[in-house]
Amino acid sequence: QKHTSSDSLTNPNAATIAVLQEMCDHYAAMRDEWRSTAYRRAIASLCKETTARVVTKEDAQKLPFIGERLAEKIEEIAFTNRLRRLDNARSEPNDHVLQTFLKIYGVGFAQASRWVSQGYRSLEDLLAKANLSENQKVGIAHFDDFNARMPRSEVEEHAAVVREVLHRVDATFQIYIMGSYRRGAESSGDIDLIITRPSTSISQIRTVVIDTVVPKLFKSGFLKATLAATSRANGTTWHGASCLPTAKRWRRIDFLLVPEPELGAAMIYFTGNDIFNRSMRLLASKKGMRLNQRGLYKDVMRGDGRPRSRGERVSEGTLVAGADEKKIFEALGVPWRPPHHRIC
Ligand code: DCP
Ligand code: MG
Ligand code: MN
Repeated sequence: QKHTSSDSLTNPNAATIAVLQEMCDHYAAMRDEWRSTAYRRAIASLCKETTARVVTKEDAQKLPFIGERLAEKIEEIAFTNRLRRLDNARSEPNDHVLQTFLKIYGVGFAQASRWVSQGYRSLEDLLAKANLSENQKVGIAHFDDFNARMPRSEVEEHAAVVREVLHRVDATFQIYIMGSYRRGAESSGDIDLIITRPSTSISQIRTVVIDTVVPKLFKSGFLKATLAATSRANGTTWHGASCLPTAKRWRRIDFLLVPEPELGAAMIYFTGNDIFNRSMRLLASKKGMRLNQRGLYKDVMRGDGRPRSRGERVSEGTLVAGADEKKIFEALGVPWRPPHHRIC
């Protein structure tokens, strides 16, 4: 949610906020989580914490979430109406190349900037000259497909194909459409499906879905590629590409296999959005609990009662709730939020 919408007539810092928002968007596009978050917080602070126009570095630094560096930038904007750092980023000739590479499925900042520094300037360059993994080749060949969004009806059609094959194998399996679709979005970037079966272990679920249903879906021509598959002790994810018989475009499709006792936690996770998830997890940790895609746990403190430090290994804690989304909200002491309202 952008803060630039704050009323430019009543907000004396609207012009400054607009430039900061552009810088924030730039860092978000660069997948620089740390800086984009810092800018987002600074913007929120400038929106809410003052009614005066902030001009000097000293005044800016008095506001929460605004440190020395950001305060200097606010001063620069107030005096010059622009930000050199943003101008530089904009005029960087390879910036748009980097942005393009970052949109290839599975490609992160490290890989994208390595390609730029190796001299590649286009997707054609990469295909012709770079040493690509099979997944990268798929991501580039279907660059436009994977970056296109699809209407709700198409998400439903993909889910129906999976459901039909799954139910032919075993009609007691359950399948739920998650992600942006469940949040009510008009369009989705991919198809996110949770698959579970009552009173069934994750390894049994995995056997049916990964060893039987997925191969059947490949054989029928619906599934086109496996892009990532991970199996941990309790959860299994499968990422790939699918295509409807009547369509040309390949779509990204994700399966999350979960055992019934973890269904609620998995649903919260897979409904998102990612920022809502982060705020729920933060809330849990503030209450001495831990929320992940398997459940809500308490007693995650160390034996001596001190909170655990970063990366310190502690026991899993005691499961408070996992199977039921509503019980997890209850145990966290927050009012139920329907999926449509889970955007931060
Ligand atoms: N998720 C998360 N953190 C991530 C990735 C995903 O918490 N790094 C969760 C929240 C997402 C959900 O998984 O909402 C599904 O991930 P998607 O990437 O498919 O995102 P959405 O479905 O929300 O949006 P889109 O329509 O772009 O697919
Ligand atoms: Mg999605
Ligand atoms: Mn997804």
